[in-house]
Amino acid sequence: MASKTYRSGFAALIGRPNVGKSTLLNQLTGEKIAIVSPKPQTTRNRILGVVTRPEGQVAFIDTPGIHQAKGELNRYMVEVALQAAEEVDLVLFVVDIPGGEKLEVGPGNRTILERLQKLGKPTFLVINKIDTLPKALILPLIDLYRNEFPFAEVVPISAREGDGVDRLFQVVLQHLPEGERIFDEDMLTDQQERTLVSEYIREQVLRHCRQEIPYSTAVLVEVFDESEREPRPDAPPGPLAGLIRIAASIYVERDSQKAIIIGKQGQMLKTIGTDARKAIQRLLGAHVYLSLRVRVEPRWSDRPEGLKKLGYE
Ligand code: GDP
Ligand code: K
Ligand code: MG
Repeated sequence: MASKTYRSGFAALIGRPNVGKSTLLNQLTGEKIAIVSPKPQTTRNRILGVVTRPEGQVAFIDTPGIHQAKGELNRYMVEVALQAAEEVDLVLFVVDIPGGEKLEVGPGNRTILERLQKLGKPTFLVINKIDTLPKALILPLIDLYRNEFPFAEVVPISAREGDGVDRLFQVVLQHLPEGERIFDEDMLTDQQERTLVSEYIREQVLRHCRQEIPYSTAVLVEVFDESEREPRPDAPPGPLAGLIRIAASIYVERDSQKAIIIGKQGQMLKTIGTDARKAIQRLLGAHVYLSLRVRVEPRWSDRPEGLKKLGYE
């Protein structure tokens, strides 16, 4: 009996900030490998998420949102996204329709589509957040986009609820070449545990702090001590085994931002630390001792050396 066709390849998630690219990556992989927040600049690097099924394997690449790039960090992020789009077999152009806005493509999306035109790759239109979109608006929205770009497929989804996400995977697969697995079947992501830990901490900063903070925050894990990760023979059974000691610094650009993150009597930093520790314990399956400090690195996001120092290169 002839075996069924196995397909594999790379697909990039490209779009404006906050349309739900990282939520979609997490929903596709079933794991939280990309942090999510209602703020732009949440995703700053490319993040690989591999989905392996009996019928094929897709390596998805989540990317920073593309928008008008001012400042060194923004330029870096847009570069990361466009480069990912160049390297893949297929582009998933993700859009949403934020409440209250007119039904239109908009200048931001149009700029991205112009860049994608030049690449000339098979490109899907993925309309996200259909859980918030009145059904009657979906078809007119599709028409608007189809007038702008020759999309290979149009797939409406809700990344948060999971609606349409399996179907999206299947349609992606149909457009990929026949071929063997690219990664081992148990490969999930290329993110190191250390990187995920720093991202989980940054997520709590974005969650708890005011609007000005996201743009100026970076997190560096300085100590990741696994010497007690193996549970002791007498340890009680439970979901968490062993202990990992982590020390990390939260970097901001100004003393005033440092004061916000620390909060009155250190309350804000304590909340950030408690919530980050819970998430990190679930991720690592171990008890975590987390020590956080806040440091000021003036204008790091505007200086190439600053970006390099904080891991964006
Ligand atoms: P990204 O910047 O494109 O990676 O977007 P995120 O994944 O960080 O999501 C931005 C915001 O949109 C977050 O508050 C998400 O919870 C929210 N979001 C993402 N997907 C959906 C969805 O399908 N429905 C709704 N209602 N919200 C979503
Ligand atoms: K976001
Ligand atoms: Mg993102």
